Amino acid sequence: MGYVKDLFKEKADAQGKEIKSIIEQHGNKKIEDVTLAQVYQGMRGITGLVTETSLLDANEGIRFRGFSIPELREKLPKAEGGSEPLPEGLFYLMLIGEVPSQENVDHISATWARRSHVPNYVFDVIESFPVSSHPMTQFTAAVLALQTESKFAKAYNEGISKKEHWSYVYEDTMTLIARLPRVAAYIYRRKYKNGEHIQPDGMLDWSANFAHMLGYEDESFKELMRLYLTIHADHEGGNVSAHATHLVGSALSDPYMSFAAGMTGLAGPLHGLANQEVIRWIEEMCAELNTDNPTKEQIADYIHKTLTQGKVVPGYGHAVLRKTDPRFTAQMEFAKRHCPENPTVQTVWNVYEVAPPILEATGKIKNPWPNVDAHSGALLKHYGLIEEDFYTVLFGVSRALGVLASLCWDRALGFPIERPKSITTEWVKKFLAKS
Ligand code: NMX
Ligand code: MLT
Repeated sequence: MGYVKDLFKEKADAQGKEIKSIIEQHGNKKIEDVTLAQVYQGMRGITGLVTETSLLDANEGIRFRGFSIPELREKLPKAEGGSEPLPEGLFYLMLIGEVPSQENVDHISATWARRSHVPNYVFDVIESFPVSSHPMTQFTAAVLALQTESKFAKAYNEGISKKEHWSYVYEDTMTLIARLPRVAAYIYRRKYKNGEHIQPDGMLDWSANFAHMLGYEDESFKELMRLYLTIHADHEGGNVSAHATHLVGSALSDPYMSFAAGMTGLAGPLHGLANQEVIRWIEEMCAELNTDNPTKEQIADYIHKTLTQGKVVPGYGHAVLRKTDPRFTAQMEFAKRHCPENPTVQTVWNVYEVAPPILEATGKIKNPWPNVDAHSGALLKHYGLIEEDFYTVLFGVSRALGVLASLCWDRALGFPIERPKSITTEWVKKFLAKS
């Protein structure tokens, strides 16, 4: 057993004891009331889950095990000569709860490189889809194809004890994360580069190897990938992809099945597909105005037009955040350093100046500020990755780190099947008549 796995078990056992005593001593304590509006409106604001890997503050944004994004960029180990964090380090932080050393990160990188071989039948499954299929459809199907390798499903079939679940979920997690970049790159090269595939380079870190297999060798693109795959990894437990993975995992579906469920959620335009929608929205605006650098007045008119058509302005708003997403800010800082003259990047910045007051003036949009998806596409486009319907796959590869680290915690802590109570409007009417 690797030392990271041993350490994880040690941490999880200690946390499990603490949780047991919290439940024994304070299990009946109420933390909040639930209103009928919340029950009808997407359970917004109801605290109903424990997710150990990260916590979201409405104003400050995400913290991973207590560390903000600027802190992560400073503290996590970097690639040689690089200045962005290695996502391997974030995974270690989320799993173990401690900032990793360079040695810890190298160990994770080497483990993932060793496990990255993708069986040929997975490529056959991808090849069986029409090339026109959306990359998220191919990606989710490939994850399900990989499921035949699940150690958890096999061990469960053979009748392991509940106490051993975490160990097999951990193994599946490490193998699945190791293989995702190859699967994603295969889909990309198949769909957009005439099926001219690029073999992995086992000497590179997880992100640089992914960039290499996609066909991008520029060092600053590799840095972008390290930043991108770090900041998209986790956003506490209630977002659609994290919650779906956790929910499906709670039925003891294996990590492949659970992650595939998360990915079908990420593929929704109100969630991860918004990164694709942002670039489409900008390109449609530019095409309509016949310019690649629309003025602020033109952007304002286009936002009004979008709202009048009853559509959302993609990349803006959030169910929890009430300020600019620090993931947007991190990407903006990267763009200021690497590509401040790029017209799409400049348009993203102009939208940032123009959109918030217009959205706020509607009086109904609770958060008029940009989220993570408002910036990512412009950066990718700058480096030549122009195929926007692939963007959500990149988000998905990153999201695996958070939701699968959480799934390891779910099983190590022995969390039960998730099954909230639902009601009918008939029930509500009777309840109201009595009260
Ligand atoms: N443009 C237009 N209308 C919006 C927007 C927006 N960007 N954001 C919220 N609204 C509307 C929303 O549709 C709702 O309208 P109605 O009452 O007619 O149903 C009203 O404002 C109130 O919604 P909120 O309570 O502010 O937002 P909610 O928590 O329901 O939804 C999002 C959050 C993120 C789904 C929503 O802001 C949105 O649709 N944004 C655009 C899509 C997007 O960028 N999603 C990516 C989120 C981040 N991610 O990666 O997952
Ligand atoms: C996410 O990263 O999951 C999104 O910002 C959506 C969310 O947190 O609800």
